[in-house]
Amino acid sequence: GKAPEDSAIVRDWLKKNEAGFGHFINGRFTAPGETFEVLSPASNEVLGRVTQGSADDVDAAVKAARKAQPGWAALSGHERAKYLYAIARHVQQHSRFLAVLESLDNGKPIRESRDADVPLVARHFYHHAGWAELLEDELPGTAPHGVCGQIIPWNFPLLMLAWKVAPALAAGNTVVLKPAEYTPLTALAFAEIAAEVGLPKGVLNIVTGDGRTGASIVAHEGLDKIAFTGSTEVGRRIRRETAGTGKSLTLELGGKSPFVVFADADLDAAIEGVVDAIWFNAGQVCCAGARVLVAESVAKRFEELLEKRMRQLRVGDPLDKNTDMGAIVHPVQLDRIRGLVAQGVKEGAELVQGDAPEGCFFPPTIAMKVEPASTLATEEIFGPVATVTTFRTPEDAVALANNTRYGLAASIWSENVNLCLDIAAQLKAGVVWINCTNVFDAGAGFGGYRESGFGREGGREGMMAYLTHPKPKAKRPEAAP
Ligand code: TXE
Repeated sequence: GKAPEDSAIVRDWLKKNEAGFGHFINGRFTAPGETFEVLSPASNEVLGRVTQGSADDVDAAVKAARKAQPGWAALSGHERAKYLYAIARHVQQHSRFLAVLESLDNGKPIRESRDADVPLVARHFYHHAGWAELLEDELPGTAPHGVCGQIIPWNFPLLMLAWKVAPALAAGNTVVLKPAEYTPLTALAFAEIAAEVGLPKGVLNIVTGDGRTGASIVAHEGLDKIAFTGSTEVGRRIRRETAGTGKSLTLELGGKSPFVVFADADLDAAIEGVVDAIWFNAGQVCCAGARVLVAESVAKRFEELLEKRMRQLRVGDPLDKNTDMGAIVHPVQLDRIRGLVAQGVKEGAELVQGDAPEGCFFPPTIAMKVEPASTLATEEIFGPVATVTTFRTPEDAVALANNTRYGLAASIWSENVNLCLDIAAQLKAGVVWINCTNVFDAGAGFGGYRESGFGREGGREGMMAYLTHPKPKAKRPEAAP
């Protein structure tokens, strides 16, 4: 099941950049500065070295973006769309390369990077090219913010870049983006694609580094908007630091999403739903359906089926096409998951676990006997750990589902559509899926309530987040009597 010829192109590219990657500023790569290692979590091998961005690097990137912005915004939407279409096509042309690189860097199975991450990246650029074309008609009177600072996480490295870069550029903004320090490589490969399609210099700038580089972006006075996806803790900090600065802000933070299974649900479909909800990307998904709530009358049968299905999951080499679950992104995250699960066991949870290889892997896990106020029921684990809790009535289910400080997503399973719609309206979540889960599309807004953040990505709301709001329409003069 491996893909040796595919990994060969990636290996050649890594070898070519052995001396270390610089930043991508003003249309070209800078010489590497002070660098740090990027590891492949599945094998612990060093993939390359990237530069720790300094405040001066961030400043150079912001200056380039500022200089480029008026010209980029002055292009017609149709002209900007041509670049976005070209990026989408080039992503498709390089899709095998990008998928293998993503799986090496993040540890996710090649099946996911090949069939989900990379196709969605292309889709985001196509979709937003369409928005650029229609902007003047669809959202008249709007204007870009100017220069956007974008900080993204490591769970969907290239896809999170696409979610942020595509609408920003479509709207006429220019960008300074920082990928996560664990997974910066596909962003750098993407910079090469931007150069390949001739994107005007300074429109997209990529600065690598850790949280300190991120903090320099947040603090920079030359930025008009900050868009962040990551931990609730850092999101809170960014909100404090941008308060009163005049910078526009959107935050996409954590979650602890409920997955509600009613007694009349198609149980086999719901079981496959759980696989998607919590074992896709090893549960390192902001909208992961981490809290499975199941009707008491079918709970026993459901738990048996779920355990059986969990034991079939193959955990291991991300580049093996048969792998269902790959590595955890980084040993630090693995320790975090282990710590939370150990705490849960202390509080009385009982675990059922599948197998996982040695190294940076965590087995697929089901936690039972989890009290609603306990660590496992309330904290975002960001790992392959589902809690299972039972409920008696729909009212109980709603109360349990909403018993969280987050509000990103929810999933409801029942053959009774009226019940589903009734429950959906009562759930405090930005996205509610019915008889499905983790379904994403560039045309649909995604984002949370409460501690899951604010602002939407995708669709019309996502475009609006990169535009200043429409000016009220000028009043027509009263018709003469
Ligand atoms: O996130 P951080 P971490 C959650 C998840 C996970 C936990 C910790 O629960 O276990 O967060 O992950 C940059 N100013 N999510 O520590 O630190 C950082 O360099 C500006 C959920 O990796 O928030 C990276 O680019 N930027 C989440 C990005 O923030 C700063 C996805 C995210 O890293 C910064 C990731 C600072 N002071 C983690 N400090 C989701 N919503 O999907 C760090 N960064």
